[in-house]
Amino acid sequence: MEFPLPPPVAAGAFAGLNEGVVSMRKIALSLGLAAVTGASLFVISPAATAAESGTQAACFTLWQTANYNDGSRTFSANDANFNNNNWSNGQSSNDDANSARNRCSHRVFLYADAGYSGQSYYLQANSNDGDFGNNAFSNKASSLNGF
Ligand SMILES: [Ca+2]
Ligand SMILES: [Ca+2]
Ligand SMILES: [Ca+2]
Repeated sequence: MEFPLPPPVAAGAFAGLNEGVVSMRKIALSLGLAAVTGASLFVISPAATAAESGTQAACFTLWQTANYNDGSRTFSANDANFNNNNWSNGQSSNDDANSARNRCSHRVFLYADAGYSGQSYYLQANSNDGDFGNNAFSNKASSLNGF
């Protein structure tokens, strides 16, 4: 009977070993997260930004003419007044939008008047509309939000 203690000792040692393993895992996890975070600053950040629906994503485009023709303009934030906006061809884009592509992960609302007022029309997330004509919204858009 010289070894009445082995079971408790073994259990204790086992518990201690587990704690040691857990601690090391925590350290390794911390280091891993730090490494991932650090890497994302240099490599992953641009792709992550593009995939996000945040205020920086240029994910909504209007066109001057139906079927995504003529001048276009892409938005990455709300715009309360199209009066100071031009299409890609230099022409004023106020009261002139007729088709749109929404690649944002959120709805984008168009309004007939500045300041997000008047008649409104929205495009669901990740949807297109090649002609605002059947939505009674041709040549009307003067502001947009939803970002
Ligand atoms: Ca504007
Ligand atoms: Ca208008
Ligand atoms: Ca339509």
